[in-house]
Amino acid sequence: MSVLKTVCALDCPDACSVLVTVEGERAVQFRGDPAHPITRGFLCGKVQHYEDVVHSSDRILHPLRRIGEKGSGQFERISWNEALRITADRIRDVRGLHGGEALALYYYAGTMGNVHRFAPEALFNRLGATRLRQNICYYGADAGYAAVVGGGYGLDPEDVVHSDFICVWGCNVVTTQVHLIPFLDEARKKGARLVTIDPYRNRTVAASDDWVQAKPGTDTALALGLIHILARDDRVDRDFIKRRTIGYEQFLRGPVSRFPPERTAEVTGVPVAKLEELASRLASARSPLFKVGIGLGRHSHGAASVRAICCLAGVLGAYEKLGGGILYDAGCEFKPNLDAVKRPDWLERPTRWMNMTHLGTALTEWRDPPIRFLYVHGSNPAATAPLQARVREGLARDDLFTVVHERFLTDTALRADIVLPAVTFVESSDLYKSYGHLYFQYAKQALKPLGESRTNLEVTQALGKSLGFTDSWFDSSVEDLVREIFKTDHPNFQGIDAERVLSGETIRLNIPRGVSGFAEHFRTPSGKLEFVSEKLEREGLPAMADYRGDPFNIRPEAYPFRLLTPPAHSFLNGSFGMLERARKKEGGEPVVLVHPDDAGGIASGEEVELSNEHGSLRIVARVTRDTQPGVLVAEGTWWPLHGRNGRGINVLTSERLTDLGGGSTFHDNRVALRSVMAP
Ligand SMILES: Nc1nc2c(c(=O)[nH]1)N[C@H]1C(S)=C(S)[C@@H](COP(=O)(O)OP(=O)(O)OC[C@H]3O[C@@H](n4cnc5c(=O)[nH]c(N)nc54)[C@H](O)[C@@H]3O)O[C@H]1N2
Ligand SMILES: Nc1nc2c(c(=O)[nH]1)N[C@H]1C(S)=C(S)[C@@H](COP(=O)(O)OP(=O)(O)OC[C@H]3O[C@@H](n4cnc5c(=O)[nH]c(N)nc54)[C@H](O)[C@@H]3O)O[C@H]1N2
Ligand code: SF4
Ligand SMILES: [Mo]
Repeated sequence: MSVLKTVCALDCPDACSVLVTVEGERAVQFRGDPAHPITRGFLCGKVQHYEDVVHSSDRILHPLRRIGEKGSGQFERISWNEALRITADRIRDVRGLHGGEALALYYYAGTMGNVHRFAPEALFNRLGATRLRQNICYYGADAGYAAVVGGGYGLDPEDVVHSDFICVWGCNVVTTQVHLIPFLDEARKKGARLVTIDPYRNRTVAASDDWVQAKPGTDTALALGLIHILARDDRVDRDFIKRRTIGYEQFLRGPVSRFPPERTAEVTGVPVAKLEELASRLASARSPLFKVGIGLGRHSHGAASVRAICCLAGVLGAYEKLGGGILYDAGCEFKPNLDAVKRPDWLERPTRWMNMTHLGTALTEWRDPPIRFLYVHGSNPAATAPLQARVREGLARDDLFTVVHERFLTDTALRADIVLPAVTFVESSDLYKSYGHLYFQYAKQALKPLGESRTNLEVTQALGKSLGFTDSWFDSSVEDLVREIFKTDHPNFQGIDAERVLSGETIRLNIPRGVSGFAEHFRTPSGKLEFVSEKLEREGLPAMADYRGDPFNIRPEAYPFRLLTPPAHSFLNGSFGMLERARKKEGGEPVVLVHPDDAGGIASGEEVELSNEHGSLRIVARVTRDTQPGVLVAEGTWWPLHGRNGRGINVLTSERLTDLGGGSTFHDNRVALRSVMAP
């Protein structure tokens, strides 16, 4: 029996350091590393018994070839040699007949490891394939943040303990970033107040001192309204505004002036008294902190929302106060030399882009050339991409050849022509950054890959060789590539010895403690916090954060409800959907929360139909005051094959992109609700 150190590779901000106990060829126990400054000896409920995932009898353990209809799930076992030969032949044929752009790679963060996550990109660059514009996750929020502060971390997450007023805004930390909780708790022990702004009572709301239940998609108005009150009462940080910002007066005269308390209350659904109270508490706080969620940005105007919140923090001068400002994403501070893994230099000419949010349309509508070969790894788009009916229609095309590298027979893998077996994180070595903290970690393979499963790098290299590529990259080891990744001049990497990281030490980026990320300057073109962005204006984009109503609500009579689709506590996106234990914890099957005022005759436990112009879905209703009138909430991207009519929630979501950044809009859906019991 041995205890080995590894890193959780799931797409989660915490990037936990994990101690795995291995007995022979089995992982038998998973524990949080007590020595890691963020993991602090505990793991989330999802990974505490990860042995159930690693040794699940449902794991794909050898390559498969489709023998039945697409999607029928009928496969036969083949050897790796056969799988590689068939795949390489198909790539050659498609490329020869239709050109490189008829090939496409689709991936996301099934593994967050820097080598395995990105390695397949190298091969597809070599092939001149259509490029994948990432990402489906946070580009809306990112763009809003960047517009005001220019990017970069706002504060060290460990400094959260110094805040005395924490506003969690559109983020379900108790579910999605559980390792922040001890830091929030420490701040609260010292007297900090925790307020959550969310349209429904999520777990974080339940654990907060106060809840501001705004209507979805109205956060821009809410932030503008709060700024309005602060300016009215002269409770802004004039000194900070003068020294560190540009455009304040213009912003006040423009968007802010249009949101006096009454109008703000009308738009957001937050009563005037509550707005006044919140503004007053913010103004009185020594170090107000906004923990801004990624989910908040998944609206048609999601970037504007994040932008307005960043402006609110600016008006308060929060960025210069220890523990105050905006806590958004620390991942942006890791600027490794990923080109060594992705090899953009191998692309001979710039090929077309596919925004990953547009997969459905790309597979069904694109011509010149149509995509005829699709390689998927680390992602389950048949469950997690929007416009699900289209994605499926695309994957069902006879003239599309699909290869899926997976650990389980997901809805996507079920539609593949070739399925290749993938490893879990304990079975691979890799380098991990985090988007929730500032530490690097390298994990060494803790367990021999199960069956014939292989890592992403191994598959990419084997496939490259089958295609005749002889570059030395195709013989590089994970360690070789990690050493390359560290070859960067970025100041955050200064003094960091790759060998120490490779030896398994947890190493902090070269970022001082107790200092705001914007201590010296903001990373905007002006170096100041930009209430007004000339750069965006020049690009024909909104110069300021402004609330633009609800222009996509074009058929309110037909689709009167707004549907939010946030993550489930026991899943990690679609990962864990295969695990009965996780499904049971989430109630056994997908559920939609319906406010009693909207229920009509619908009772909890009853099957209902949700529908809109994209499709329809049967789902069980839970009638509860945890949501608000007019807003339905369905937690979790369940596997469609576990849905009542074999469909997942993304039959109802659209490919519409955010106002800035080209992000996804998974929380911005209009639907009809109907009892299926009714005649
Ligand atoms: N357990 C678990 N953890 C996860 C994940 C998971 O699936 N399960 N997924 C991981 C991934 S990939 C990501 S990107 C992160 C996402 O994690 P978060 O940043 O927390 O984002 P979401 O959970 O999508 O949304 C957060 C909250 O925003 C609320 N929200 C939706 N619309 C609005 C709005 O208009 N205004 C306001 N104020 N709030 C709104 C939702 O109701 C939800 O409670 O979590 C990661 N962590
Ligand atoms: N309706 C709705 N849809 C959403 C969201 C939402 O909130 N609501 N969230 C969106 C967000 S934020 C995200 S990030 C996306 C995520 O969506 P996806 O990218 O589809 O993520 P998962 O469903 O977790 O799928 C990851 C897959 O990678 C596989 N995998 C794990 N490790 C490896 C490996 O080492 N190699 C290979 N080849 N495969 C591996 C896992 O088995 C798993 O099936 O979903 C988006 N979709
Ligand atoms: S999913 Fe997140 S919280 Fe859970 S073990 Fe992995 S990194 Fe830690
Ligand atoms: Mo995500």
